[in-house]
Amino acid sequence: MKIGIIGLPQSGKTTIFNAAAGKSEAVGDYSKASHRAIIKVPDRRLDRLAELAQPKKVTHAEIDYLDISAFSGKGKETDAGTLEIPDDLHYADELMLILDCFSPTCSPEHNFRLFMEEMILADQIVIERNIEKRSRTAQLTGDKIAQNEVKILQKCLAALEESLPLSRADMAEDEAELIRKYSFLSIKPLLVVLNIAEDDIGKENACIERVGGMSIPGMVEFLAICGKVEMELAALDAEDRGAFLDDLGIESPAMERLVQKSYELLGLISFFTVGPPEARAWTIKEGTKAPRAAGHVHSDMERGFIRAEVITFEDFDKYGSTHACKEAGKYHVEGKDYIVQDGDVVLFRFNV
Ligand SMILES: Nc1nc2c(ncn2[C@@H]2O[C@H](COP(=O)(O)OP(=O)(O)OP(=O)(O)O)[C@@H](O)[C@H]2O)c(=O)[nH]1
Ligand SMILES: [Mg+2]
Repeated sequence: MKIGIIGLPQSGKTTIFNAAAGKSEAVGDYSKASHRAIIKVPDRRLDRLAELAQPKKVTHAEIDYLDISAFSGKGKETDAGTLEIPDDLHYADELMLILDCFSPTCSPEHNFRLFMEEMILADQIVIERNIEKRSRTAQLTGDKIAQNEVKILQKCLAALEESLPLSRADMAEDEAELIRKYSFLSIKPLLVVLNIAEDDIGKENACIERVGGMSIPGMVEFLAICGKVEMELAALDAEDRGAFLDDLGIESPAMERLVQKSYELLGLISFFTVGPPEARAWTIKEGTKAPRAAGHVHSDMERGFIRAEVITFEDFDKYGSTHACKEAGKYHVEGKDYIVQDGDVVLFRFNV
């Protein structure tokens, strides 16, 4: 999963990238440099499973973070159309927009609107160009797919002209599928991160309300964190981190929530495999059936799928081992129609 971090210059993109990736790239230098890191997804459940099963190796799920010096550049950054959009952005599965809410003169509401307008405009340009191209193809060849595409693109254009992001356009799944290749920006799930001042820690909800009211469940979500403190936290070792968190009066680093939100936005869940060689977290789409999930582990497991043997994380946590779960009747045998649930500990039986 690739997440593109975007925002105006000096909004704290690299600070939050550092916090998420445990890196120490230079911040505040106006360098507009891009960075990339593959980070391990923190998961307390996997940590607990590893503690119980003592495997040789523990493998977390991963997220690819791209700190893109996006939208920085040409001219004054006040009107839509004045910002530059790098190509990298189109490859991201999800966008994370950082808004400066810490500096005395910040205007997050305005900047949020600016970015939405910017993405809508960018998509509009692509659509207008392609409606023309695809119409010509449709006319010349009578190609049904092209005709259909033109119809969908026109519907998208109508939404954009009403200043609606494509995530708000009323589209059926097969329609969305047909235009996926354009990788429009305003259709990507968007996590808006309010980068708040140290003094506003504890007042996250009030900050979100100020810019909120624009969230679209499952498509645009808001999260308030103090990037600076999170970056300092990420640089500490586990022991110091605990003490620092206590001082701040917070329970866990906000980065865990940030990753969690990213997952939720994409409709992703985790299941686990646990054995002596390895305990591992796997990322799948919500609603994935057992054979498909098995395919993530190994393609043979999908091909030769026989059954899935499942223990919920809660039961594994409670009883402590596969054996104890079996004794307690907490071991479930599931077939090919079973939909794997978040937190399932699974053993796939297969035969090829
Ligand atoms: N007080 C405060 N300052 C912050 C916070 N987050 C970032 N800053 C400061 O804001 C400045 C810019 O941070 P960067 O992370 O470099 O911002 P950026 O968006 O990567 O900047 P460019 O790459 O130049 O576009 C730095 O001086 C940071 O220390 C925060 O949560 N609180
Ligand atoms: Mg930067």
